[in-house]
Amino acid sequence: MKRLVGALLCLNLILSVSTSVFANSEADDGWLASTEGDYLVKAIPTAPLVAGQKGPETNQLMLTFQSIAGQPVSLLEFTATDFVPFMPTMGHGTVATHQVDLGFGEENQALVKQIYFTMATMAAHGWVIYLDVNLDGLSNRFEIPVIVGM
Ligand SMILES: [Cu+2]
Repeated sequence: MKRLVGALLCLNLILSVSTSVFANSEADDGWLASTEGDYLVKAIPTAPLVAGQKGPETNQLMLTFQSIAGQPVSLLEFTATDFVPFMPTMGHGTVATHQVDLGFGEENQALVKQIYFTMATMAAHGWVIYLDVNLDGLSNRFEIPVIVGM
């Protein structure tokens, strides 16, 4: 069973690296495409993200969504368990204590608060947020790279 999980994590890593490269090549001004390609997200930390116990006090990510054609989404749905910080190179996630405020600014925005990262970004070891979100009734997955300081 452990071997299977390891194999799945490796496969997931290969898939996420390849799709991230694709998404980044499609990005413009910080917009990242979903793996389905129909929607874009822009993820802006409200302050520099930090690792450890102090992180949740200030770690917030403002997410803005729009269609690939530039139209704002009118229906935005996800919950805390759909927002998954993960470090693919080490195969670990974090503790999902964060909170989600949908429609925080505009209808097509969400603020994710109290994000906890177990460690800082180190050399080849980076954090990615896996986000499964329903946009205008359509399922989309985003893979959002974030940099986490000490
Ligand atoms: Cu790690």
